[in-house]
Amino acid sequence: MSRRLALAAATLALAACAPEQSSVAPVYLDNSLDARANTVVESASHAVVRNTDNDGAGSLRAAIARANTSSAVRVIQFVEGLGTIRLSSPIEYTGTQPLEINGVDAVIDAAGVGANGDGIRVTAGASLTVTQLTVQNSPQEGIDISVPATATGVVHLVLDGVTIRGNKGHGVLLNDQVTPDVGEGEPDPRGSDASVHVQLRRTRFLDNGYSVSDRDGLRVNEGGNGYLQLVADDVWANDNAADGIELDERGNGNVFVQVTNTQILRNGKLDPNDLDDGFDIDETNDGDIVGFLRNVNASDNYEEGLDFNENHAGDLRVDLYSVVANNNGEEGIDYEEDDDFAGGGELVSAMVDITANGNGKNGGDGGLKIREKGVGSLSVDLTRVRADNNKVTGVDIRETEAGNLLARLETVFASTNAGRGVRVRQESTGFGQVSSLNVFGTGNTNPLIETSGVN
Ligand SMILES: [Ca+2]
Ligand SMILES: [Ca+2]
Ligand SMILES: [Ca+2]
Ligand SMILES: [Ca+2]
Repeated sequence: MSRRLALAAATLALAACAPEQSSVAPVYLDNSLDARANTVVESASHAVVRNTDNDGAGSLRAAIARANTSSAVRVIQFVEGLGTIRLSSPIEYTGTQPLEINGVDAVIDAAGVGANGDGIRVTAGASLTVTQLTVQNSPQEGIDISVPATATGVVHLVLDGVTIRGNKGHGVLLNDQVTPDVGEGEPDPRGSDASVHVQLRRTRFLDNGYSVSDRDGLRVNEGGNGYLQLVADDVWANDNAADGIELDERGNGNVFVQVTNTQILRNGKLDPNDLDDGFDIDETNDGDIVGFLRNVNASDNYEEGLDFNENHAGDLRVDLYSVVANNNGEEGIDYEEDDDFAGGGELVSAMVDITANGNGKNGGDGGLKIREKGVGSLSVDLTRVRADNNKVTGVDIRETEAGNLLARLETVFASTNAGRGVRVRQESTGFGQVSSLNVFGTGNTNPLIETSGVN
């Protein structure tokens, strides 16, 4: 028996014992396990989940009920080695105090909660931390957090060591918008005054959203005043029905992103009339999109790999380091400033060590597309970029309407693309300057380099 199994077995034995029998604990218990055992004592601040029952004493439902009725309860602590809790009706956390759920590798299976139920539902916009837990097979969202219209401050969602799998709605939905689902046209900017801050570590969003169109692995909706922040490290968002990750920020406020060591693969295939992306950011009304991605793979998604849209007033300023975006249906990487709704602002980005190969079988403008529209300028610095075998142009950089274009392309490879290798266009009245155009490639259908309006 491995040490891990031995520890799990020891803890199972502990969990099976009544508290007064704990003095006969096996002699091989070490201090760390003693310390862990101490944390599973029910207290004013800790509610303990001791079994996999749907309800009753020691159940998850009973623990949440305690948190709902006592704001002193801040932690839902599972005992080790529980296995799978099969819910037969929804569970709602209605409290307002921040709550931490430590699952210790347990599984919540919500297949049986009924058609309108979620895995975990948070109705009063409380901040939530979930560690070492799987939430799967919900008919709706895996985790669904609603931010009330009166909320202020920051609503935090922290997921660490969490797997969100096979839920029919969004894997995780954090919603601070009055009308999150709207069709074409300018979106409703209303929401609470609160900001939303999502922090992910070692977390997986897999196979979610296979019901109606537009259900994502992770969806974060922010409206009204406040910002939207995503800090993610070691995340997988793979095989979800719509976007792997979608951030939708409306009203006043920025989007901040910091995504590292993350894979976003094969998302967006459910709706043939509206295929979806790996990682989609939509920012409207006042505010910027700011941040960086490092060591991210956004490949094999059915529409775009990265689809970042900044609309109305505000800038798009997201840098990329070591990003791969291959074999996506449209663009591998698509930056658009003021594409849908003009309002001014700049597009500024440094992109280093980028690969965008084999994209565009369903259309689009480039393996790597960078487009600034409306009033505002474009400044982009590309270093060590490869864009080969795209069904469209390899690298497409375009500035339109009022504004200047500044570009530097240092060591860019672009071969055997169905369009041009690299295209740089300044189509407005501003100046256009390419400070370096160090581009290599062969076998493109159209010229390797095509520029207009720049010198
Ligand atoms: Ca808000
Ligand atoms: Ca905004
Ligand atoms: Ca803008
Ligand atoms: Ca412009």
